Amino acid sequence: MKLYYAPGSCALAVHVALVEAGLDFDLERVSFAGKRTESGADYLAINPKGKVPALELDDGAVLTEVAVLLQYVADHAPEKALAPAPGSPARYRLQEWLNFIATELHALLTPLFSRSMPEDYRLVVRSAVQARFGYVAKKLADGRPWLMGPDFTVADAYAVSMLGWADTLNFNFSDWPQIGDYHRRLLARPAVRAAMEAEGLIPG
Ligand SMILES: N[C@@H](CCC(=O)N[C@@H](CS)C(=O)NCC(=O)O)C(=O)O
Repeated sequence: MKLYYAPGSCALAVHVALVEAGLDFDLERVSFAGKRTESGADYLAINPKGKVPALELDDGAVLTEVAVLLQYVADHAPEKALAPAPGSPARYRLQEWLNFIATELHALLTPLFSRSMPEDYRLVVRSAVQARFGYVAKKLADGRPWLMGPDFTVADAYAVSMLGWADTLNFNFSDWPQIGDYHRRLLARPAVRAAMEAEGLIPG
């Protein structure tokens, strides 16, 4: 498998999941500006959406969308229990988290990186993001270590990217210490550190 990524992007979630899963994979960096990969390939020919992540499978097929790639990775290392079994009630709970993160956090946080966002709209979006993290805080308030409960899943891998972005964008979660504790727990995981080191986000 090969993961197309850009450092610090949402592809980090899939990178973390691949390391957690212990699967063999290669990494290929993508430049957003020229839509070229580090080996000079035309990225739009690989993923016509022009976005990372994309996962090239061993048969050459290319799969996209973070929430889908995370489940693909988890299902290819069932012994690591990064996702409940397909079709089980708990799997739908995981999908509930993945969809929430994709549509309520990822999609709202992304435009905040744009300098051209009008300031009054930025405030509206920031307040919506804050409220969404309030929901996460409420779930973590019962003392669970991970989003799904006692077990780390690929939803937590997705949260690594989103909490990293929230830090970069100076969100303040001091009213919810459980969010900071959760983020520190995530950053202490060897797989998270390994993926972040490989992307040059933290020193090796
Ligand atoms: N819906 C896509 C969104 C992916 C996405 O937003 N990727 C961003 C990086 S986090 C990207 O590739 N941006 C480059 C661009 O828009 O040119 C997914 O969930 O995978």
